[in-house]
Amino acid sequence: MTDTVIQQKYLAACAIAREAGRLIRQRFETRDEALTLRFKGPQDYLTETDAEVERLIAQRLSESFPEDAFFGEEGGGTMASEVWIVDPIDGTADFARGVPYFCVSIAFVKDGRSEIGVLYDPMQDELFAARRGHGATVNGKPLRVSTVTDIRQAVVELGWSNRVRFEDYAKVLDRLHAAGAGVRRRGSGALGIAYVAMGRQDAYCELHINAWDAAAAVLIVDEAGGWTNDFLTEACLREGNRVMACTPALRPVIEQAMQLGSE
Ligand code: LIP
Repeated sequence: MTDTVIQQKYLAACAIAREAGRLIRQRFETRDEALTLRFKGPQDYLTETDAEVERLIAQRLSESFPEDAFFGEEGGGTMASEVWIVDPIDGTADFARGVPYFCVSIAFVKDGRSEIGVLYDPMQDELFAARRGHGATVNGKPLRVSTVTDIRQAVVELGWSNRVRFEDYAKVLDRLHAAGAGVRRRGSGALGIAYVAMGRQDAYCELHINAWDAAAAVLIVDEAGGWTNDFLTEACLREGNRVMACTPALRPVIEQAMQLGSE
């Protein structure tokens, strides 16, 4: 694939993310405060906007790149050698409850490796974007992870979902607190990882997250000078994986905290 083609895909992904974000914000601001909440499962919200936004993104990508495969959180798809992996709204729970903390995530993956990662937070109007080997930006400005080296000065976000045993989550949480980290938990893994790339926090980790949640954001941290685990494995594309993203100096303590089966 030529550099020109990758650049065309990158620019299209940025434009489509912004268009999708405008639709998400419009739906968020006109939502019925008394809306009926719907769930795919315990703590797993379902909103009509997720599906509507995913259809828009799929349509735009198909118009521009009909030869590429598509896989979305809501409608699924095919994980071919050249595929767009999309989470239409990462942070669905907060979107559903009227909390303005969510983003759209678009990744282009070639032969199992993210080549393009784009996130857009329409409420903050922040477009995080990266091409492999070309750095990462937010609204066009270069991104770099923080210079924090001491866990006792670090802000670490530990994500959780009921896909994970609470006792495992609690074990990681206990280790992070014991090490002296300032621990947070919000509701969007993609934004939490992007905030590491931006230096707003120093690490994000979660024992299980899906490929569509984190594929784009992990590349953004890589290109912002951070360390990430080997997240997007072949198994991850099928069933998700654990994710770690942090400043390089914090890697040992984050890896140790996330070890399961070791006391
Ligand atoms: C969310 C992830 C988050 C995880 C939540 C949920 P969604 O994605 O970003 O890290 O803890 O359970 O999976 O469902 O809002 O797209």
